[in-house]
Amino acid sequence: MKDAFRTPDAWKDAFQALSEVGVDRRRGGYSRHGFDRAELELRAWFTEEALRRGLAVRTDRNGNLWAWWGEPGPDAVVTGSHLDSVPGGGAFDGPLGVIAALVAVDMLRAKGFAPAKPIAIVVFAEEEGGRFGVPCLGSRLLTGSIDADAARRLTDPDGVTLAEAVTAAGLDPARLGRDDEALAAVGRFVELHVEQGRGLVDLDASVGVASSILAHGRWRFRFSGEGNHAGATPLGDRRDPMLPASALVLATRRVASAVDGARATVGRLVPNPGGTNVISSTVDVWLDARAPDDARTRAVVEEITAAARSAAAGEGCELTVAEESYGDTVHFDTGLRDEVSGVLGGVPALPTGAGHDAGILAAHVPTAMLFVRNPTGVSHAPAEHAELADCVAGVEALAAVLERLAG
Ligand code: HGY
Ligand code: MN
Ligand code: MN
Repeated sequence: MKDAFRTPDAWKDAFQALSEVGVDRRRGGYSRHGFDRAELELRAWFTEEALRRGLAVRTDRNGNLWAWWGEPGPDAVVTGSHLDSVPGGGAFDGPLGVIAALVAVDMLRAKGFAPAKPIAIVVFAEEEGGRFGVPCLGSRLLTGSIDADAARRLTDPDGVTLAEAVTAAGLDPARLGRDDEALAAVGRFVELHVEQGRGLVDLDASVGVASSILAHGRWRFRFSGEGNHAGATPLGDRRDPMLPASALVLATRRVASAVDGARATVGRLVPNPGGTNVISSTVDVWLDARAPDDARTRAVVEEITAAARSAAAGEGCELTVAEESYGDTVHFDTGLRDEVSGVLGGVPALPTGAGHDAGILAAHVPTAMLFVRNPTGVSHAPAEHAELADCVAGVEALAAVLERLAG
């Protein structure tokens, strides 16, 4: 069957088709963000691939794409992932799960499998939050895990609102919000994803299943001081927000290092106006904080915030802090996890520090994740990788799981 179908070729063809979309020549890697040109191009590619396979494609009210093999729901077996990336991201985070789902359908068709339950491939919108700042935005909207009005008002760095962006993409912003009909169709959800870490490398395994996701959230710190001339302003006359912003960055590592299992990061710091010879008037800093449970995550953020407030006061600056997203620890459905692992002959179960749409769905339907080995262990950077043999192993694993769950 494998020779007749040539899974590796199907994988390579699909992966190659995406390789030039959203290439970021300045940062390296890929920049593909919710409803931007690159992501809309990827959506068009997915739609064409799904239609070519005779799948019925629908865009739900929140901009998530659904490709159906059989009449939609109920009790559908749904797989898929996302096509957007972080700025300068790798090639596999998201697309691996979408391509694997399409090729798994090919594999099942090639062996004559006829599903007894509907199967759907979903492409969630804005999983990385790379444009509007909230991760898993499409799955949060689908499940009602984010207030629809607040979502409509989200803005990208250019001031474009989500409402304007979805309108430009042909959607009605007034309809954004919990989609009971789409959610009711989902019986179980299984997302395949490149591992973002070295767990499978250390275990010498191609494929694994997920056990849990760290609690994690994002907070925006806005330091406000007094914009002024870098040369004409004596040091004693300054209220420079860059100083408390820098204190926040250093406190992030210091505080998280003292809490077991915690991870805290500042990857985005935006001075305004951002001139070399200008003392900033404001500096925005985004904190990404994660830990094995809610208590530790909150404790880390509180201690970092206290350090930021103290540093701001010391420099005569104001500080506002806004929680932009938060999700508690996710423990995947153990029954489905063990069923999936059993289908695959008992693959290892791994925790992850990376968030996923599966982490949002897990609160609403039985959900599992499959991981594919990443030899570098690196993610959210161009070095992210998965070997062809492991990608094929991932496709075969997903096909076996879909056959069991939808058989
Ligand atoms: O940030 C995350 O963990 C995920 O990649 N969105
Ligand atoms: Mn990611
Ligand atoms: Mn991802």
